[in-house]
Amino acid sequence: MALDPSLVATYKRDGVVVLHNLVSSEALEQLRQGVEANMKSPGPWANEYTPAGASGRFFDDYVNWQRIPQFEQIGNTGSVAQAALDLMATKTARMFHEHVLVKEAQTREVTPWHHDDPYYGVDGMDNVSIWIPLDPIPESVALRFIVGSHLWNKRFIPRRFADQSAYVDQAKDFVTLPDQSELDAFPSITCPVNLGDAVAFHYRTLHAAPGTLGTEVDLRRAVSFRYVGDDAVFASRPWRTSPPLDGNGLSFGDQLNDPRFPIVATR
Ligand SMILES: O=C(O)CCC(=O)C(=O)O
Repeated sequence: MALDPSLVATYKRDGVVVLHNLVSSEALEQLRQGVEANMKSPGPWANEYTPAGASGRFFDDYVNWQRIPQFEQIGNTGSVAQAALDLMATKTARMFHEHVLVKEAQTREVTPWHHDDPYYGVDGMDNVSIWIPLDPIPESVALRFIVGSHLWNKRFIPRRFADQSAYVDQAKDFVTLPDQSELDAFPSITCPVNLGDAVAFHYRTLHAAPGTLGTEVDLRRAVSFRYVGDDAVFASRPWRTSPPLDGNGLSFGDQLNDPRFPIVATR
């Protein structure tokens, strides 16, 4: 079923929109099984951001859908892929990758303010991440977004999740992220959501998320499915991209015609 046009309009204007009741409880259970399998058997690019001996755990991993069938099932078919197509308003939606982010109880590490485009080896404005929480998300641990920042025509130098340090001091076509007090001055929204809801956001929308330290939350698991649309091309960055995908026959500027990026919905 097509998304309500008002949601598509909100996404276009704000670069973020909450999609209520997008995912069935069966699909959430499949994703939980997928996350469990992923954490038991992390891929080569998995990260543990919480220092040894500290409370909690912040784990992430990505690009495992080809070996974890639950991720392929939910990300590449059905309501999630269709929502991506509708939000991008393109002819095609391709899977770019899936990203698992887990914060256990009393995790101090936050997700720092960033937007995703500068991390990725892909250029284009037709894109969306659909972040699906596998646990209820109260305000205390919810994603925050700077509304409309996807339209600033700026790309910010990435920061490392482990210590929030910038990848580099300067880079052509990229600027330094404003400091916290400047960011606080922009209009922002916080997105608490229920099970079954998802948060969709553009690769250029600035976002952040708290840790779980000092909150009532014991576990905050999420899978972010990342899609690209018609204008997406393989691209380089002045640093190692994440995920660090090699060309595998693609040159910079090529469309992502490659089995790693299957078309998952068409209009
Ligand atoms: O889950 C989080 O803490 C952050 C999610 C995020 O940054 C993303 O999905 O791009």
